[in-house]
Amino acid sequence: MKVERVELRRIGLPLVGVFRTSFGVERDRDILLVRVEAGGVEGWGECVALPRPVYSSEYLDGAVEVIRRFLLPAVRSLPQHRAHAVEPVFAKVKGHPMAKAALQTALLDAELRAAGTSFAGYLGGVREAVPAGVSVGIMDSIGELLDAVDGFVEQGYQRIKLKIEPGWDVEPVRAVRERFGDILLQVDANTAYTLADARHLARLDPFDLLLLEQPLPEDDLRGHAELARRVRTPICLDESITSAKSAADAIAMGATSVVNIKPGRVGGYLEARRVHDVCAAHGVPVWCGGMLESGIGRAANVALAALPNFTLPGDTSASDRYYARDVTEPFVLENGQVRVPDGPGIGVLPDPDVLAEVTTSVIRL
Ligand code: OSB
Ligand code: MG
Repeated sequence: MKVERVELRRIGLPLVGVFRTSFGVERDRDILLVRVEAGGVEGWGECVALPRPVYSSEYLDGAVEVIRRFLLPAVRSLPQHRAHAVEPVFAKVKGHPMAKAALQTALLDAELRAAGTSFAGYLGGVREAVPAGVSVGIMDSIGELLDAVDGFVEQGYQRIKLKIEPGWDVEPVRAVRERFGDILLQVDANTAYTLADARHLARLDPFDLLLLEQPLPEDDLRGHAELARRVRTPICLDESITSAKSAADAIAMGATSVVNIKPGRVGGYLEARRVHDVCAAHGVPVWCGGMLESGIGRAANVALAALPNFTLPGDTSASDRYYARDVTEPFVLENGQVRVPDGPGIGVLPDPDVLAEVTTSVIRL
């Protein structure tokens, strides 16, 4: 299979509500979709880099530049444009996992569409639907937070994740626990704390949280290992896990006892499966993280979440949690679950009319 054409398409999608984290506020999403044409089929991938380098060092304009100048020429230098074959040439380009993941996913989608195989089937999925959790942003008041959580619990979400930061942690957690009782509840700090906050973070211990996600900076594995000895809540790493190797290191050091897998963060779905496997081998449960994806990225994430060691609900929410109108058929919540697409490739395509309406620019390569 050879890539004939590549399209880098930027789309603008307004979020149904603002999403605030310790690193900033998202309102209108600026998303890069990669479309390839190869061997008479198309393939799609979504780049999860944010417009600004505030979650990780990647950012959207940088991803476009890396794809067009370095990654696509590397693909074109190969005799076969297969998803697994790009890994050694992508490895020569340092960093930029989200750009790599987007292009590799488009290639893999084309390859699997041509073969008539679904993403879930190819990756080794064992579930037809996956339990859905929801990530709830930082709010202006506890009342506003309780109303938001109430809405999600009513809709059937199986687990609630609260974004926290210094000044918005123990009290919102206490309020949600008191109001909603025995729900599955966890928190995500997106690196907002330091080890000096260990005693403060231990104040979350009484609330029986499933996990405390990425309290410390990305490169501080030793700090997370030390924090894990000082708090009862299990530590889960997100930003720190950039590969299967880093997952193995973090587990060996005692820095993490649960892992959030985001395919973009680790360079694609093949590496994401390796992270899954390494965690499974160590008895470490995983769940699928999210980056506010459109239906394109969501379809592939939901397929990944069908693998056996995804034993915790992921940030794989329904489309309407994010967008009034998604670019694909919307993913919907059915009994707190999202169905895994079973068509070839990622199993969904963007609606051409919606796509045309939301497109802000197209680069053809
Ligand atoms: O840390 O999990 C995170 C969104 C953007 C960047 C980082 C994160 C998030 C989320 C939202 O928590 C998850 C979702 O897509 O629902
Ligand atoms: Mg996170």
